[in-house]
Amino acid sequence: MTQLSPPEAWLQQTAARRSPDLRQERAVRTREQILFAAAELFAQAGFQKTSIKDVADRAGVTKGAIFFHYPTKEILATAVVEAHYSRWPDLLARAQAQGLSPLDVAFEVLDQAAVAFRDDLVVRAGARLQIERSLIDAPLPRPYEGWTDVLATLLHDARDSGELRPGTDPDAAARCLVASFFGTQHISDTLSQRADLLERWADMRELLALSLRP
Ligand code: LUB
Repeated sequence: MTQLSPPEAWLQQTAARRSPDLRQERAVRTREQILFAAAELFAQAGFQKTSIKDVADRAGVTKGAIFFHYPTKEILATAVVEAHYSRWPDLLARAQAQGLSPLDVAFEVLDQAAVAFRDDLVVRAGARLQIERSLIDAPLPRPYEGWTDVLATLLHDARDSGELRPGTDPDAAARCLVASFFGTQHISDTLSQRADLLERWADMRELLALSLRP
């Protein structure tokens, strides 16, 4: 990063103060910085044990800056959970772009979700906040239903293309996939902070594939 001479730095600050784009840009950056710091703390300590001061210290901003972007801790938690779910459409699009069959897309997108549940702090924080949802006085997104709908659509296509064991109900199978993934990631989180999630999911996936394929 080039060291600006004081006049240049000053000019840039003035320009920043003047130009709405730069101000907007900085606001967006600060908002993301706060959301990421909150995700880190919510994933580690949970909602109740995380204070706005903790988030401000972790993000290197003032409490005022947080309240400017997220007026309450509940609104901040809701933003983290929404960011958790915002990860999935890209994942699905990437899986569908590989030219796989519908059933293989279903397994591929869950395989990539397992990696995100292990490695992505925002995904981990969103999962923890959903577990703690009864302690959070905010209208958090309803869990599980989004995944169930996406997987049910894929499994209906899989049935229509003869990929499913005859007599398999795609909607029921989608609910089982979601329950299996949820349980696998939750147990892995509780017992190993998801360090062994990919191995555990591979075991579950194999069993599910055997029961779903003809
Ligand atoms: C998924 C969790 C953890 C469902 O969809 C969700 O809400 C989920 C967080 O609440 O697992 C399984 C794909």
